[in-house]
Amino acid sequence: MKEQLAKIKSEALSAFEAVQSKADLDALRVKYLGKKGELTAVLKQMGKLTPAERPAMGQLANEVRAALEGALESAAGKLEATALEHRLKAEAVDVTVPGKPVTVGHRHPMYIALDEMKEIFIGMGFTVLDGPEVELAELNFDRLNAEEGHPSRDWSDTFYFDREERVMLRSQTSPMQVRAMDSMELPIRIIAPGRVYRKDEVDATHSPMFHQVEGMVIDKGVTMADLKGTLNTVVERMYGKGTKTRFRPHHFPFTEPSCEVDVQCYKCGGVGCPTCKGEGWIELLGAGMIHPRVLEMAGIDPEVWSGWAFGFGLERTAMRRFKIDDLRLIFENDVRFLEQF
Ligand code: 2U9
Repeated sequence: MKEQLAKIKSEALSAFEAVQSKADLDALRVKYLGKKGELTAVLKQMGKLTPAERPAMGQLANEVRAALEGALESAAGKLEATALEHRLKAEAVDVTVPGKPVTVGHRHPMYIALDEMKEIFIGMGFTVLDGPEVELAELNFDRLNAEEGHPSRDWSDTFYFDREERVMLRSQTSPMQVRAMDSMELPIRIIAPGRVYRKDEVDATHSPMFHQVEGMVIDKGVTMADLKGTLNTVVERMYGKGTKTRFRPHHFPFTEPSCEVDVQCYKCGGVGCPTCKGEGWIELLGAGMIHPRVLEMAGIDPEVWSGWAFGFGLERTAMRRFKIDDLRLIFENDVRFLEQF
């Protein structure tokens, strides 16, 4: 029995010493220390010993068990340490590896043009306004002197929300200016940029949603000369000093008198070329003196106060500025297109 114990001890110790995996170690534990293991099997034979032999053999068996348990523990510790070492090696981060390049966004060309415009007007003392895109027809039409029956109010041109045609997607940014007249102290100097909606089919020059920039000044003694002076200054800032403009008579329900403003073709200097379609002039915007009835409806006395207003399409301006020939490119947001500006 003594020899058996010694054999188990030496075999087990060298097995624990050589073990390579947790599973193997577990198997060894069962083999030597388990209930049906080799050591237990030997201990079961204790009954066969004489009472005099038992204590010494019992002590030896305990020593062997303790030695095996110690070896098991240190083998488990060694395996854990190697596993940790492997994991740390595998998960190591090399901070010197160059990072992946981050793609940085790009400002939309139309908003580059709008920001430039805002800068110019803010520099002249104007405030930039924002307002709702879902509007009352009252503010979009009635208060702008376009009464029932005006062609622009037709359901085939305007997105209404209700049969009564009271609520709509604004077709111009003018209702923001009406709101300004209702809520701001006079004098007023504002620009109102934003999205507007009209029932147009999409093509190279049309979209059911586009952007307008409108502006308005109301003060005492404001005349058409102020309108021309201000707009000429803006045009010179945008197209260069000495750029010539032309004011042609026109009609809008909300302004009287009204005009359209052309700029002399920057490409040919007015001789006529493909850019200006042989005209020598390029149409820029519409403008005029605010109709006295529009002032009256806002509770502003047209005998004391007067004002001018203008409006233009932002897409068209950006297309001209960046030589973009199809409106759809503006809305597609293809980065290959956007990154050119
Ligand atoms: C108030 C009074 C007057 C705004 C104006 C225009 C002339 C104009 C068009 C240009 C191309 C719209 O985008 S477009 O289709 N606009 O020509 N807009 S005067 O007049 C106003 C606005 C508000 C209270």
